[in-house]
Amino acid sequence: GTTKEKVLQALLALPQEAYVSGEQLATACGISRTAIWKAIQTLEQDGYDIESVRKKGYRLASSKDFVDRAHIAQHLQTKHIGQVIHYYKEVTSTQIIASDLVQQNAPHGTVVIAEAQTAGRGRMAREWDSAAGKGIWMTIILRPDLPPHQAPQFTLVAAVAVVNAMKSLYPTITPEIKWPNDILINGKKTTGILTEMIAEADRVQALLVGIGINVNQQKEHFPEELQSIATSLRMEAGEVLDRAALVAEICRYMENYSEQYVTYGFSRLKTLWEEASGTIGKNIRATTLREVLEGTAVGITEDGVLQLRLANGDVRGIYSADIELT
Ligand code: BTX
Repeated sequence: GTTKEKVLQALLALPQEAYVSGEQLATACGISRTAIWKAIQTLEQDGYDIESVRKKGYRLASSKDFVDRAHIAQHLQTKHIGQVIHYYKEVTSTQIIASDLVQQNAPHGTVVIAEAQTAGRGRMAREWDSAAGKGIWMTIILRPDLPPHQAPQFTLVAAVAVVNAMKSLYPTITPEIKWPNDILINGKKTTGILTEMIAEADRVQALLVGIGINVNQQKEHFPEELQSIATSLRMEAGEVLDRAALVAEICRYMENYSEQYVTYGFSRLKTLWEEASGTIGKNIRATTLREVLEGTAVGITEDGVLQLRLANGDVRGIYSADIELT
């Protein structure tokens, strides 16, 4: 690998609280002290939090709770998703940064993640509250070779990935998908997903899968208007959780499920989605742009269209709507 990668490996391999001197790094990597110093600077520009202490040397400031690349890399088990991470302390929206990175040819699987967003957004220009250091505010850039009409299904793919990643790390919590793009725990919103697309006429150029997860907030960290409808994993699990570990687990599930989706279509994921869903089998009200429909959610089609059985027995396909349980 490059010098930068070698230095990073050496820093990651250090025991907790231990330092490595520039001289030790130079010997271990077989390069000059100056090259080490430059590599450290590049790593810092990349967002690594490197402590340098006179007469002791360098170490990653890993005792702090950050979602920087070093913390995520400790848990990462993927080939593509998360192999490139752009980490920021604060951004307007990770969706905006990601769309710029697509123009600069960011590879498939690139992750953009920030401690805080000043203009986090949901669907239809709604705001997404993104408290500093408390949640996971990230965008995954995917470059599947698919026609544009298959893009919206990635919201469903991401929702199953997030639910199953949460369940695998925290077996006591009970996250459920609320079609199409929310994840609720005990009826309160813990996660929102926003999939945006950059496309040519007949091919997807890139998908920006935005995932916002409330992880370590307490009630008072939410603005008042959200306090009755939002929750965090910490509030549900009763303990502070490791955000970086959850990011890596989401990358793992997302890589697996999006490969399945690209290869086989939604049919393989349909059952997983229905299992993770809190919508199927329930009576709901769906507000679309044109009308309000009430009925029982009976399933989801291969295209990700929600099937609603009305009182008169007709089954209607819902492509886009806000739904609530009745
Ligand atoms: P949505 O339009 O379904 O939901 C937005 C609504 O959710 C808001 O109008 C508000 O009522 C509520 N809300 C806002 N913030 C929160 C919160 N932190 N917790 C619970 N409820 C909230 C959902 O849109 C899609 C959100 C995607 C967010 C990610 S974060 C990373 C990426 N960057 C970015 O700007 N957006 C995505």
